[in-house]
Amino acid sequence: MKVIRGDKEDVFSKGFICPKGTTLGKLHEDPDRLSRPLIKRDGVFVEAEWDEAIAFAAAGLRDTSQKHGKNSLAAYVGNPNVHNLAGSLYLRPVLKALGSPNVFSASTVDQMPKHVSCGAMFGSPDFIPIPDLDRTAYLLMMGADPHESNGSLATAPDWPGRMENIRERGGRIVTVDPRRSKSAKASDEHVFIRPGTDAAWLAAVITTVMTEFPIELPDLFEGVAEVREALAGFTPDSVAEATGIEAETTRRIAAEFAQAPSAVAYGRMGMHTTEFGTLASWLTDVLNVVTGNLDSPGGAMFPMAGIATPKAGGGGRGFQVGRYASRVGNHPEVRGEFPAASLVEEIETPGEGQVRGLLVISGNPARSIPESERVERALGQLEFVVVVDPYLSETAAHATVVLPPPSVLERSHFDVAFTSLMIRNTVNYSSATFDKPESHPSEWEILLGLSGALQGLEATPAQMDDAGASALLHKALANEASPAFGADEGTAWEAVSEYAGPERILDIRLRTGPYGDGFGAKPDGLSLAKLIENPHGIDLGPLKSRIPNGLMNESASVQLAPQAFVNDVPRLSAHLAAGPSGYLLIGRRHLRSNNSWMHNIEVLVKGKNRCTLLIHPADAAELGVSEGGSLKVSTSVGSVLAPVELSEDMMPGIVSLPHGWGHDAPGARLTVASSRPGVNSNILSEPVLDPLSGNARLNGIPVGLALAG
Ligand SMILES: Nc1nc2c(c(=O)[nH]1)N[C@H]1C(S)=C(S)[C@@H](COP(=O)(O)OP(=O)(O)OC[C@H]3O[C@@H](n4cnc5c(=O)[nH]c(N)nc54)[C@H](O)[C@@H]3O)O[C@H]1N2
Ligand SMILES: Nc1nc2c(c(=O)[nH]1)N[C@H]1C(S)=C(S)[C@@H](COP(=O)(O)OP(=O)(O)OC[C@H]3O[C@@H](n4cnc5c(=O)[nH]c(N)nc54)[C@H](O)[C@@H]3O)O[C@H]1N2
Ligand SMILES: [Mo]
Repeated sequence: MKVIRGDKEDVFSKGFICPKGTTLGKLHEDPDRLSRPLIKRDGVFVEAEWDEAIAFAAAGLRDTSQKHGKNSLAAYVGNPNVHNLAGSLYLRPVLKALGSPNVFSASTVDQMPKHVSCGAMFGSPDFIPIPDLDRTAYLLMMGADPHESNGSLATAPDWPGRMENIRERGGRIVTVDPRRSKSAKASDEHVFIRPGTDAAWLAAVITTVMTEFPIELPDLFEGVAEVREALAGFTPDSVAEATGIEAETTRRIAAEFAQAPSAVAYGRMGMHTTEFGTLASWLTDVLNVVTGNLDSPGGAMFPMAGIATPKAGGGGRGFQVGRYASRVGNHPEVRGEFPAASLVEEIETPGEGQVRGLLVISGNPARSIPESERVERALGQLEFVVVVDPYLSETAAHATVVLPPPSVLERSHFDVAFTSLMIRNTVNYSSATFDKPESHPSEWEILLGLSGALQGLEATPAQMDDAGASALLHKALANEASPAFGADEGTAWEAVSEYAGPERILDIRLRTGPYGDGFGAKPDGLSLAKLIENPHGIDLGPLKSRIPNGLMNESASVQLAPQAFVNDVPRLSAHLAAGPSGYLLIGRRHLRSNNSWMHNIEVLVKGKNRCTLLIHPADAAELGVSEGGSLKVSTSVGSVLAPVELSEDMMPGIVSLPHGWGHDAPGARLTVASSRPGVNSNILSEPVLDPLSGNARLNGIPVGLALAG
C-alpha cells in the first residue's frame, strides 16, 4: 500500500498538500469507481467491452444528429477537465467532431466574468493577472476563501501560509465577504458586504482613489477619463446603504490601498457568480491599474507559462463575444459557449435545433448548475446521453452510455491550465503512480475514439494523435518568436515521437515554448526529458512585468473603459437604487469537499454534517428557529428543507448553504455519499445571469425562509 504525502523537495509546493490530495488513494480504491463502460439496455446498466461501448456511444449521437440535425447535439464539459491532461489537451477535437454550437461548461457557473473582462481589457480572455502574493504589501481579497479552497485563478501551494507571510513582513490583508470566513479570520481586517454589490463598492473605491490619490498613467492605458466619468455616481456615501459598508471604511481602505508600497485587489468566485460578475471583475483590475499596481511586483501580474506560445511584441485581433447566439434565449456566445444555465431551455423547447443528444465530459450538471429539478427533468427527456465519468453520478444516472476513464493514479500529470495562473512560473511533470490495466483506454484515447467515430473515420486514436501532434509541431516551428523557429521538422518530429499522447504534445509545447530548448537552439532549455530528470519540478522564477507583451488587442494597449462594460453601469446603478430587501443566500466551500464529487470518500465526509444553513442568531431568533432546527428555503424555482446552524460569522440578513450535495438521486451509484446526502442548493438557484458573460448568479440569491412544517 502506498501512502500519499507532499513532496518536500517540490520546487513549488514544498510539500504542501490538501487533505483531498492525501485521499487520492481512496478515490483509486473506491468500489463505486467504474472500471468498465456501461450501456443502458431496457433501463438497466450493463457492462460492455470498450470498443463496443465507444462505437455505440458515437453511433447513438450520430443517429440523433442525422435524424434531427447537428444542432440537436450538445456538450457539457465540467471542471475536472482542467485537472487532467486528456481534458486539457483533447477536448477540442471531440467538440469539433460533435459539430454543434451547443457547448456548455462549468466556466459559466464560475469564472467566465474574469475571461470576459480580461478579453476586453487586455485582448485575450486567458491573459489573466494574478496577485503577486509573495511580494505584495497589501492584499484586498473579495469573494474568495483560500483557507478552504486554496485559491483559484491564482495557483499557489499553501495560500494560508503565504497570507501569514504577508502579515509577518508587515503587510496587510483586508477581506471583504458577507461571511467571516476562515480566510477573513486570518486577515488583518474583515469587512461585511451585501452579496452582489462588490462592483458598486469597487467603483466607489476607484472614484475615491482617482480623486484623492491620482497618478499619471502611461499612454499604454487607454480610457482613464471614460472610467472616471462612468463611475462618477459611485461614492463611499452613495454605496454605503446598498453594500452595508460605512463610507468611512471605504475611504480608509481606498487610502490604504493607494498609499501601500504595493497592493493588489483579488476577487474570485463569490463576486464573479453574481449578476454583476463582469463589472466586478473589470473594476478589480481597474483598481489595480489606477493605483499603479498592474503588471508591477507586489501587484497583479501576468505569469509566463512554460507551455505558452511565444509571441514577439504585443497586439493581435482582440477578443469578441456574440459571434452567434443561442436558439432559445438568444444568449451571445462567449468563448464558443452558451450559459450553462441555458442548457435546460435548449432541451425543453421544441422546434428545429432542440437538443436531444448530450455528451457530458467530467461534469455533473444535475448538481452544479441552476435549477437542478428542472435540469433533472430535462436530462430525463433526452434521447441519447453519453457521459465520460469515473462515477455513476447524478448526471450519469441519465446516461445511455457511461465511459469511465482510468483512475487519477493511473495517469501522468502536468498542470496545463494552471501553469498560466501560478504565482511563480513553474513547470512540473509527474508520471503515473500505477500502470493502468492494459485493456482500459486512457481518457485521451476515449476522447479521440469518440471523436473519430463521431466523424465516421476509420483512423485509430493513435493515428489521430499522430496527425494532431504533427500539425501542432508544424505550426510551432513556423512561429518566429519560438526558440525552435527554423528547426528541421523531420528531426524534431523524430525527437518528440519518443513519446505519444499527451506526453508528446507536452514535449512539443515545452520545447517550442518561451523557455524551450528549441530542439538544440538552447541546450539548457525545457523539454519533457528535462522535466522527467527533475521530478520535483523546475522553478522558472518570480513573475516578471510583461506588458505590452501579451496584450492581444489591435492597439496593444490596456482598455480601461470597454464600451460594453460602461454601457452596463446603469444596470448596476438601478440595482443600488432598488435598495436591499429580504434574505439573500450565498454558498461556501469546505476543505474536505470538492464541488459535487468527493462525497463518496468516507474520510472526507465523516463527522459533523457540513451541509447546513448558516444563519446569524438574530435572524434565527426573529424566525423562531434554533440550532438543529430546520428552515424551508424557497426561491421562484424550488425549495429545500435545510438543517440550521447558528453563526455569528454570518452577516445579518444573509444565509449560507454549500453546493454539491443532494446525493439521494435514484439511479446514481454513490454508496457513501448517498448515506449522507445533504441538500442540493442548486435546486434554489434561478436562471439569473450576468448578461456580459452568461455566468449564473449563484451568490446573492433572494430567498424566502420559513419554519418547516
Ligand atoms: N450553487 C453553487 N453551484 C456551483 C458552485 C457554487 O459555489 N455554488 N460552484 C461552481 C463551480 S466553481 C464549479 S467549477 C462547478 C463544477 O461543476 P461540474 O464540473 O459540472 O461538477 P463537479 O461537481 O466538479 O463534477 C465533476 C464530475 O467529473 C467527474 N470526474 C472527476 N475526475 C474526472 C476525470 O479525471 N475524468 C472524467 N471524465 N471525469 C472526472 C466526477 O466524478 C464528477 O461527476 O460547480 C459550480 N456550481
Ligand atoms: N475544498 C475545496 N476547494 C476547492 C473547491 C471545493 O469545492 N472545495 N472548488 C474549487 C473550485 S472549482 C473553485 S472555482 C475554487 C473557488 O474558490 P474561491 O474563489 O476561494 O471560492 P469559495 O471558497 O467558494 O469562497 C467564496 C467566498 O465568497 C463569499 N461571497 C459570496 N458572495 C459574495 C459576494 O457577493 N461578494 C463577496 N465579496 N463575497 C462573497 C463567500 O462567503 C465565500 O467566503 O475553489 C476550488 N477549491
Ligand atoms: Mo470552479
